[in-house]
Amino acid sequence: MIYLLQHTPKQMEMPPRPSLLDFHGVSMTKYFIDNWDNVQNFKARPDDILIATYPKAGTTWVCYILDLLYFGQTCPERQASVPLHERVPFLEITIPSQPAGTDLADQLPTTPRLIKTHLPVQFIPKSFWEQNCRVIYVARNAKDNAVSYFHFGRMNNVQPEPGDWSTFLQNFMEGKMVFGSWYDHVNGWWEKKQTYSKLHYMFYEDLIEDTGREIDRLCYFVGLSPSAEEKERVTTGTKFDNMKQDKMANYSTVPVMNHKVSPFMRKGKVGDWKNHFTVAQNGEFDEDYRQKMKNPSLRFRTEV
Ligand code: PPS
Repeated sequence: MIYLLQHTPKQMEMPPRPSLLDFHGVSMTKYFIDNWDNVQNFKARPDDILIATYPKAGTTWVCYILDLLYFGQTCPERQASVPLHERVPFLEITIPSQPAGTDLADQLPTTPRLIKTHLPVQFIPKSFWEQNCRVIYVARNAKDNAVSYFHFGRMNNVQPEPGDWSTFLQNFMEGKMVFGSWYDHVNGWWEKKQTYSKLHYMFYEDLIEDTGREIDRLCYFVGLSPSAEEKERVTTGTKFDNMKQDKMANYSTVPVMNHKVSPFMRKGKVGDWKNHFTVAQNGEFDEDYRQKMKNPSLRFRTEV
């Protein structure tokens, strides 16, 4: 999740680290529920595209791919001067003295509007379904997702204190994370896909394995036909190393994030979990995973 503090004056007080709250059965923080009426009453338009993810699943990557596909050629100056988190507003975010995500989305000048959310499927404002909007869901394997979320908590002051790795991992398994349980999130969205045809469910691991193929699938889903050169430009521009250097995409100027603790563009790999999980943690995690992930049609890869 990205925080909209790009233009925060340096002297502004840092928002305090929040604590987790139970919100209709899902762990959340005030930074994502304080604007709830406006979120729930958000008026989606039929051509809006919603990019939904559990935090740290590859949101920024897919937002950037779509933004370049749609606007890379027509608005190159926008790419160079407007941070990605303003080009693709984060619907439910609300941080004191910053524009709320709903306001940024309302003010977006683009067609289509690309809108990001981390909400579990049951919290999505109903207008997205009523308007039959296209929705793209990105999922990442639980182990790498947990590792990425842990480091994000260390570097981001508007996340709850993550504690040490073993405490964090335990909390992850228990769903005591902002936006709730990873298991419920990926399963809830997977179930939605069975009844809502305009939902494209994709995997971070597939993007890593073959970015070009996944961009083709995305284009097919949204009805775009970029030229070979255009597609190459998008594939190259959204490579990890290029995004890491890109100030409009790497969040380096967002004051609540301390990239010296851990950069937002951290590793961008599948399998970094092996550098974090002990053998015992891995065994316990796998056992717990088997209990929670009973749907045989939803399969994740922890290596590619
Ligand atoms: S957030 O804060 O929820 O929006 O974060 P999100 O963008 O979903 O996830 C951040 C992780 O995605 C990795 N990332 C990428 N990997 C490969 N290629 C590209 N281009 C790319 N862009 C972002 C980013 O490095 C985070 O993963 P980790 O494992 O922490 O490196």
